[in-house]
Amino acid sequence: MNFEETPIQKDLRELTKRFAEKELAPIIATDEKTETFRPELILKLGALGLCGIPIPEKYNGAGLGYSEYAVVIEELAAINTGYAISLAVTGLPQVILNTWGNNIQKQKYIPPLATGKAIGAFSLTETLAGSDAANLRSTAVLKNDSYIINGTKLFTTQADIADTIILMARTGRAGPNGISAFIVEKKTSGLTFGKRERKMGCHTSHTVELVLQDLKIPKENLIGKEGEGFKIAMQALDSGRITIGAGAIGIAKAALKIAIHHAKQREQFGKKIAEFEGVSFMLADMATELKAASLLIKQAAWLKDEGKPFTTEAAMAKLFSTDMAMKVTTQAVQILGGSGYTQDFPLERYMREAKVMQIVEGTNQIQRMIIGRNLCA
Ligand code: COS
Repeated sequence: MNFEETPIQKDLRELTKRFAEKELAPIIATDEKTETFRPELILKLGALGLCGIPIPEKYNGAGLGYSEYAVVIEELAAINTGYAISLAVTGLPQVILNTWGNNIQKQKYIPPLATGKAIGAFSLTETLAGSDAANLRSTAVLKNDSYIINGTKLFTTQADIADTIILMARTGRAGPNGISAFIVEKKTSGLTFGKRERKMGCHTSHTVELVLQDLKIPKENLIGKEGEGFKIAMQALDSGRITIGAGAIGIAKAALKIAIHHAKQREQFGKKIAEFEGVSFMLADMATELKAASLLIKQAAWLKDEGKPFTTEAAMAKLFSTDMAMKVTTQAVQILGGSGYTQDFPLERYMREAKVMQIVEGTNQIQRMIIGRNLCA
């Protein structure tokens, strides 16, 4: 493994950074307040070739890997986590279909997602199936040539604006092996949206409830075989955890930059506050943990790109980076003191955005459970 970024990774970082600074930075403060998401920005990301990074070129992807995908997500999150999550979630159906889909499904659904012409969503969670995802209760029953799906899904990112949702429902017995994965298209009859969540942060990203009432989809929309849905979801989450960890790196880097700038400018007791050990040691710890987290993300992405097992490393990377981002953003607010707590600086927003990263794609308690189980398997 090379610790230096490849020329492609450097170019992608620069391209995404420029996009985020030009297109996102000027609108984020307002859009976070008005809870506005702009799908046209996903289209623009698609035009730049950034929506299908780990997808083969034959499906209009970039034919690259998670090492590159992580760089893109990181740079988006440095400006706004909502769009970083949106891109990561639009990636999930692509990655699932690329691995598990048949040729017809791949050709029909992946190219629009990979080019940003379509938005994707991934729907697993239910009231009784959060961390215990295998306990989901939505049912899918095969009648003639269609599956009829009933149930309620919670906390699904951007399902209300998505064109292609991958949704898990039960086709068989209780437990993980009775779950199947389906492709649900926008405006399918029987699909409505319930509550749109009012959240602590990440307001540009929609989080909605899905109400499935005799939702009817053709049987061709089953992904893989009946009963494979849980494994499909778990594999997708393994990959998704790399992107969430990468987003946390972006948030923490942005917060640390503001804290360093402030510590070098702000004078108290006749000297720059960076000259106080209390502050410089805080900055040193923040930078060290950020570096460690970046290396964990790099390693997990590299393992995935090499086709090696990476479940444990992705869980470690997600756990460590998101806990690190929570700590770094909290410390950055502390270094700016009263100013850090105001909305004049984006630090309080970064702190709220870091919090959700400890929860999404499996809480950090679940990551510890996965790591612990795999250590003792
Ligand atoms: N990749 C492939 N297969 C996997 C897998 C993975 N990462 N993790 C589990 N599986 C398989 C297991 O091998 C097992 O298969 P067999 O029945 O053939 O042996 C099956 O799935 C069941 O696995 P397990 O017994 O570990 O399931 P559990 O119900 O105990 O739960 C956890 C596993 C806790 C890891 C899972 O429920 C989880 O990740 N929960 C968090 C859900 C989450 O992240 N939600 C986020 C919301 S979606 S945005």
